[in-house]
Amino acid sequence: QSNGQYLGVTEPISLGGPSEFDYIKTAELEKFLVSAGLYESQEEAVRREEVLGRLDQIVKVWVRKISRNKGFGEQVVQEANAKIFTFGSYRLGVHGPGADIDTLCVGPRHATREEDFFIELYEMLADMPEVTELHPVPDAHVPVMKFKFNGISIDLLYAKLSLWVIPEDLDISQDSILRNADEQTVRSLNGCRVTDQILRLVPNIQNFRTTLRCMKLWAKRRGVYSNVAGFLGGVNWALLVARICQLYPNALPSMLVCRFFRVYTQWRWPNPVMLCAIEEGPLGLPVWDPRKNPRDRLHQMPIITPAYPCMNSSYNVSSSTLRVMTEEFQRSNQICEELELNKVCWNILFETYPFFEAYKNYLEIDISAEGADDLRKWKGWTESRLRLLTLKIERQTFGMLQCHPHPDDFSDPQRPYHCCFFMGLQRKQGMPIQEGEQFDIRVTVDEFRHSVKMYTLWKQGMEINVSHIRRRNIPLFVFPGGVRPPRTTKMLGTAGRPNAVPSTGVPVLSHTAKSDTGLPDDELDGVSGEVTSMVKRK
Ligand code: 3AT
Ligand code: MN
Ligand code: MN
Repeated sequence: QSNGQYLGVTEPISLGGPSEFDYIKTAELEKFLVSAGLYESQEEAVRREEVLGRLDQIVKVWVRKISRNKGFGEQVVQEANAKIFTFGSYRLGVHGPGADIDTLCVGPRHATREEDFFIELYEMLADMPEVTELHPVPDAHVPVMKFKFNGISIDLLYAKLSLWVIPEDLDISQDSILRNADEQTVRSLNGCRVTDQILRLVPNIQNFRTTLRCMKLWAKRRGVYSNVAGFLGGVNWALLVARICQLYPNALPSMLVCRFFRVYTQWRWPNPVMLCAIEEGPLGLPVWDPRKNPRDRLHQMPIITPAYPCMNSSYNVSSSTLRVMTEEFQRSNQICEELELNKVCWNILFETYPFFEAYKNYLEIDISAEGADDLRKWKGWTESRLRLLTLKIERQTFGMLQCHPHPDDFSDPQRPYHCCFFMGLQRKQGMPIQEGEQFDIRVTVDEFRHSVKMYTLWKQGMEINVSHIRRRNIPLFVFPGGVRPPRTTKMLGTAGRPNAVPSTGVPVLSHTAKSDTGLPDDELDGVSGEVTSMVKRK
């Protein structure tokens, strides 16, 4: 915690301030971010504020209405209050155009989640012409109402405090606010409390914001932005950047970006990244503690939230996704070293990761349903299970077959209510090849398909298929404009340096040795439909 001299759990690495060069590079970087379309228009910013104002009015009307319905006296009804807080990228000040606004409604003890929030407020919203695409998700880990208000996406959570009256100047960063709160309320408050703490624990908010915008763009371009796929999401990146800001309190964004890669290239995971000490707190809520909790010991890349109860924000990271991210940190660290020698420019750092060129073998996971709403649910569920597939495959092959999940889903304009996910597959690099080695993952894939189909809300028509495909058979709709980019024989990164594309040379999963001879695809092997990688190395 802050000791008056520095923010963070250790002293800074360097107190050095910017050089002339850093000013120039930071100006270039900011220009780059603007040209990448990361900033919303003034008009959109104003619209967001109006929407937030309207939401606050709505929950105030709502809380009075339900108080009246519950038979409280007119005095109490008039005093009843609820209030909107924000968190997520909007609260951090790093949201892009079209981003959602993550909001939390804080209500008094008599305004219940199940009825008053998910029924009464839901119906009020459903009746408003400004509200579209209203989707309540009451049984999520963090229950949420999702909708658009005047075209702006809103995630609305609910926290029911033990207070009878919510003061307008309520401070939710006091730990005592969690007293007697139900679990969902604690989790819902957490997002806001964490964001507020982050902003308090960085030495310079403006530099933090610019650096975080860079890292979010970088992570999206490099295919490592996604909580559900086992990479990192907005909060995780924010925490990692915040720690770098603490370690270099006087640095400008250009230097912070470069130090980011240097520090996390060297970081010895699973040592946790944290912005402040983990405190036990007075309420006995469980906090992250690998000495106490065996489950916490399994975390690969702990990034600890700075608000009580401190938790690991990145428990989804697996050894495969950590490996992918580490390789990306290394690539970018090298680029940054060249950048600091003025040999390359920023756009090199932000090059899109050539996922569909990087591997020879892929798994394609197709999912389909009979309607848009079914597909949305089925996709959400399947996506959340895909991490288990990577884990199972890597475990079953003792880590010899590595999986690299693509964080996005793709859809075929020709097929309604269908979408697919991809994973790159490769043999672990640098291992001696065993005679007759083969990876047969059909059983694992079948088990996975069955476990996905155990979905409690499964309906007729919700289907999943997994198939092993070659690079050449990747469907065209995954490529921008539906056109396969020309094959590059050697994938060059920058300045003649080979790009750190994971698959180099050795055929990883091939039925026959023909896979690299340039024969037409249909001659390669009989892989089709359901069959997955029953693969033999020659
Ligand atoms: P965007 O600008 O919206 O892309 P963001 O950082 O705001 O970036 P989200 O809106 O997805 O990202 O999430 C905001 C916060 O909501 C982050 C986290 O505290 C919480 N959150 C998001 N998804 C989940 C989830 N599946 N479970 C629990 N908390 C979540
Ligand atoms: Mn958001
Ligand atoms: Mn959100």
